[in-house]
Amino acid sequence: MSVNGHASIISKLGGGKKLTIRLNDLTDENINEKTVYSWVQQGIPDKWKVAVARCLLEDNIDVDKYKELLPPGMSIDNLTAANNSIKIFSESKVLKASEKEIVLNIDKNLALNIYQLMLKVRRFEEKVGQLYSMGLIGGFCHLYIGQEGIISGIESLASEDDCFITGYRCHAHMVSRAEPLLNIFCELLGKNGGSSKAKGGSMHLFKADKNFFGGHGIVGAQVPLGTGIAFANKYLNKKTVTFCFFGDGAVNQGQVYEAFNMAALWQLPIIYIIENNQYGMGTSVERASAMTELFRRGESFGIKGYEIDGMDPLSLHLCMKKIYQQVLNENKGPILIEAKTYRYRGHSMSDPGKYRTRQEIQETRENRDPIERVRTFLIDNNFYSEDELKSMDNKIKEEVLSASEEARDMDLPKESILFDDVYYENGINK
Ligand SMILES: Cc1ncc(C[n+]2csc(CCOP(=O)(O)OP(=O)(O)O)c2C)c(N)n1
Ligand SMILES: [Mg+2]
Repeated sequence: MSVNGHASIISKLGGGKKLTIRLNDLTDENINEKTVYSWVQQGIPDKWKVAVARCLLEDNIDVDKYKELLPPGMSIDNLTAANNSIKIFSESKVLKASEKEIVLNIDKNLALNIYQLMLKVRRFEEKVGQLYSMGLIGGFCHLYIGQEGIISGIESLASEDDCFITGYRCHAHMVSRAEPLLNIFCELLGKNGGSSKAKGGSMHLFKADKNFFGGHGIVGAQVPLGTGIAFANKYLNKKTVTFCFFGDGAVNQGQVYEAFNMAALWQLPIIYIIENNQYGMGTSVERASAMTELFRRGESFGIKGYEIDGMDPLSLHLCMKKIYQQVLNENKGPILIEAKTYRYRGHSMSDPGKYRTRQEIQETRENRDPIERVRTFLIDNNFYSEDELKSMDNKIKEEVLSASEEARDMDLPKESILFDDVYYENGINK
């Protein structure tokens, strides 16, 4: 904005004298008339722009026209929030789509997509479990079996431009972002052809070309990182939503709340998803969390939260779709989702599992399995027969098997690759 533009703002606000009084009221700093008058010639300095924008807003003068006064990432809505001081919500609630809504809104193709993605993730993870037990995968390895309904219900509504980020339980997110299974197996087995040249491994899968930003081993670290991605997208005026996944254990990390504050302050286009599988690393939510309604954890920042059943993928899809559209089109971010789910396997492959009973796992598998739930939907609505679904499953198993065998046949990388991609200079990896 030109200096003339600034001069006209000052005159719209009643001239230098009036503006000086108002700025002194608004802030703790002392400012004199002479300084404010000097802005007519020199322009409003950065440090005073937000205060001036607030004066415009208070006078109902078209701030939209003067949005350049605001620093990157700050919108006029932020000013309103600052003015009215953000209200604490008690609007968080449990969301669920009814059977009727599901039948009316989920067609055969959509249900099939969700079903097939869940199956692909499960069969992939089962194979990974086998390879790990055979000693072919090094390091830690966390399987997503049982939780497939969440990523599948969300991937089926997201666009390629939307961004995903999660913790170390990340194989499913990589599969859902359509990375070829062969590349993921190679990455896990440390072979040539791995998605990250076999340097990331199980906990650090990454696919930047499909906006999947990892795979992170530090519990909770993906929350500020995801918040930063959402900030960048807003700053660059990209119309996308960031989905940031983390666990019920991660929700007690301090950095989560620092990130929530910033996301709420700047109204970032982000959906935080707590994948509440009821356990951290050997401890249940009840034993680790003072307040277990995790979907309400954003309330003190004005972040609305919703609890959704992650074991009911079709209901989750419909509920999330509404929220997604609000965040994408109506600037309603951030939003917090607690997706209730369950993991059937140990925390990692080396977990004795003493903190829960076999019976609990068995009962969940039998009564709440997300894949079985959608299978029943497909059959009950006469979309597919049991045989057709069985042969689909067999096809996926074959696809997984052949990718895993091919990966096992791949060579190990040369040791010298350890020194590649260490520095990044002028667009070239060195
Ligand atoms: C900062 C930090 N603290 C501790 C750990 C060790 N750790 C790894 S996973 C985990 C439990 C996290 O549980 P949750 O967030 O519920 O995720 P889940 O594994 O259930 O998906 C812990 C404590 C870590 N990796 N990083
Ligand atoms: Mg957990």
